[in-house]
Amino acid sequence: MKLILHTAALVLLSAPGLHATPDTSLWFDKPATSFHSSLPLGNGRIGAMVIGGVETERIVLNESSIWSGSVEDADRPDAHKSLPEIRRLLLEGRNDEAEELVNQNFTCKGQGSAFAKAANAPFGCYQVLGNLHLRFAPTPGETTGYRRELDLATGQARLTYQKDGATWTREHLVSAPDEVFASRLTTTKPGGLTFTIALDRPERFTTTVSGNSDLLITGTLNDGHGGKGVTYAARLRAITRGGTVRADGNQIHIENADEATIYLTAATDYRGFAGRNLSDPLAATLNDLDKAAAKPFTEIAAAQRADHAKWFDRVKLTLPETPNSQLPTDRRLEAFAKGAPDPSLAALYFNFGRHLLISSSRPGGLPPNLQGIWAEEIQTPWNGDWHLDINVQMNYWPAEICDLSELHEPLHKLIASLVEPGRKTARAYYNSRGWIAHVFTTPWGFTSPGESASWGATVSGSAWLCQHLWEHYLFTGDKEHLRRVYPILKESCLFYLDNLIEEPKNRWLVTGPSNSPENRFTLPNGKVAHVCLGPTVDMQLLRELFGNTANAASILGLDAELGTELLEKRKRLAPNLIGPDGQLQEWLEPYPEPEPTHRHTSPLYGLHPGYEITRRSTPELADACRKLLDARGDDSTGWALAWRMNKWARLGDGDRAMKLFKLLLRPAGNGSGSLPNLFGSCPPFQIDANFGGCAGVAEMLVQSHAGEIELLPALPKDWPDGSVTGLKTRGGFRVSITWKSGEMTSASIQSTTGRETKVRYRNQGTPLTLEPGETYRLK
Ligand code: FUC
Repeated sequence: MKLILHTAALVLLSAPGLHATPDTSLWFDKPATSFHSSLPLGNGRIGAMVIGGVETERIVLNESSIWSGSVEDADRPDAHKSLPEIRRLLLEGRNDEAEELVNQNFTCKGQGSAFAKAANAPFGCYQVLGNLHLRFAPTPGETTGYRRELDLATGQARLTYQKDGATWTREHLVSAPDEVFASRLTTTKPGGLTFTIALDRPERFTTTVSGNSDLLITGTLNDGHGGKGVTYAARLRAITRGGTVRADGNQIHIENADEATIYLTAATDYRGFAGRNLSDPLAATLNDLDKAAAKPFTEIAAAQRADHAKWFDRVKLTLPETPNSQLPTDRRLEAFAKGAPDPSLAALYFNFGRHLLISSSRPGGLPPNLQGIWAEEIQTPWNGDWHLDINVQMNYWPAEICDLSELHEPLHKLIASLVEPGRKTARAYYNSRGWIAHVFTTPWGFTSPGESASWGATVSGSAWLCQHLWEHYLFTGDKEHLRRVYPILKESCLFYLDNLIEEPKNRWLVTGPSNSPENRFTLPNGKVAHVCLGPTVDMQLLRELFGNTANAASILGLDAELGTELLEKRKRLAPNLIGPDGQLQEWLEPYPEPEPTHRHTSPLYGLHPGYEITRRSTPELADACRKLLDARGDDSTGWALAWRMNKWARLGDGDRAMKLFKLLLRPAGNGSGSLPNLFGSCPPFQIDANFGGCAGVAEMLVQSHAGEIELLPALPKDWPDGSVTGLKTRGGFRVSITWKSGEMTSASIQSTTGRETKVRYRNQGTPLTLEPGETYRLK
């Protein structure tokens, strides 16, 4: 490996979205039959899914703060009184009895998530904003040349077809700069556009004509206490070239126009940790609409395109195209699953993941939930909440490595918002300092345990969230960020410091009561339990949290004593254990498992997304991880496939990672895999798999968790040739690589922070010291 120094900054040249290519184009030759083959658009706040019917178009609309429910006190104030007894039982190995007690006294007060049906409970539920319907006057003749396409490079959707001797086109976008959803409809048939526009919602809505000819849909959600919750509004205006616009009742009628532009704005009065904090969504939608509708579609589209490209163009992955790459996306997926080669499909999936993050996570906004901002239901699956035992974290796996660091902010804000309610929960349940969040949360600051001990007692949700605060620092070197978030890390540590107990056998410090996320085990008495002491995932997370917080304290010159205490306690945490079967052990004891192929692979947190287990520094543990992964089996739910894929990438096994990726790309039908529009299917649709799979592709090409930058650590034989530009690593490096016949042919590494590192390709590692802005090229 030869190193050549280049001091000039890396200049990335690109022509965004002039022609969508097979790796930037998601397309269909027919309308969608459901949102599973829709085209998802978004500006971080307003989401849209284009169904694309010829005679009737439906566009499913979302707004990120359309949440039912409201703030509730879900903490049991006396819960801490049961804690000594629960712990005593656990220390005596009587987990089943401890679990009973947790169920009686240590779950949340009230309904909690109402077992994933909280649309009318205080916990609440993320809900659809509504549907935009366009109903066209019938035109004679067959429809030909139908193409419905999402251009990932521009974030715009376009639909075109021929009918009645004319070409009909619809372009759709959601703009962040103009806070508007906009559609332009054109036809080559003079005066050919005659259609009606309507807005509806499955419940709690009224649609009226407002002002001259605007449509207004508004309603108020259930706060879960029998009162008024969030009020939402969406407002629509149509402007035509030629023809007439008329509104009556609850519809707009367009007649004989040559062109029509539809502008739609949306807002709610949700006032919480993020979002627009408006008190009057009706006024806000009018204000936004007046501003946006004063601009022609072309101006809105140009600003939206530039805004999208600012994020999207930072990274580019090129993998070879094949004849299969030319197919519409649904057929492309099907043929790929049957064995048609198509490396470029991975680039499409990767680009789709980046598009989804750019479209659902913007500074100042709420983070994407389990459905991102693309739900069509009132009772969304799992309440569309933020699960803290893998799912919301997975949503953010692409953020740093794909150079979308700024888009990590909504998650950071969510974390900060949990400190105050989490302090109260810590006092009520544990009589302790610090803050805690358990298995899930909402925009209402839910931090109590879940309603069942079998999955709701997880104590490491907050520790896991804290890793995202630290990772952002590692990738950006942003000390101001570290200073801001340090108190959150510190208070999270205080909680765990106060709650570690010594187990009698080895005198290790452990958490408890806790769960190894959603998994269960069989006790010597034959009973099955979930509640435990010191599950491996908790211990791995606390080693990272304590180590990172001590590190942060020393970087910031703060809390020397606390730093020492954290490092001392860290040494006493229960270590990673290898069970009699050679697998990394999930619990303190090698309990038999009723479900050895469980979807969660939490004890392997330390391998990924954590970093205490690596194939070079801890080979025996890495081997035990491999054995556990083998025992778990490859097939699983959507997000679980994505997680396994990332883990095999960390183990340096590109072909096995690729095998998992293929399972993730498998047409889902009613099962797990991918829906026709590449949305991940758990089942049901959950966006976490998209983000996990996107990050997995990056993780196969560059890794930086082991204190060095490793190039092509898990390149599968399916991708013999390719190139990637702009991936980010810890230490703030931008990495570009090209490879041919499975061999790296060149690479460049640009430093943004001036930190030292080591760059590795296969068995060769070379130390690097760069000034900020300097670039090394490797050949
Ligand atoms: C996790 C998973 C479930 C589901 C839920 C939303 O807890 O175990 O499979 O994905 O999140």
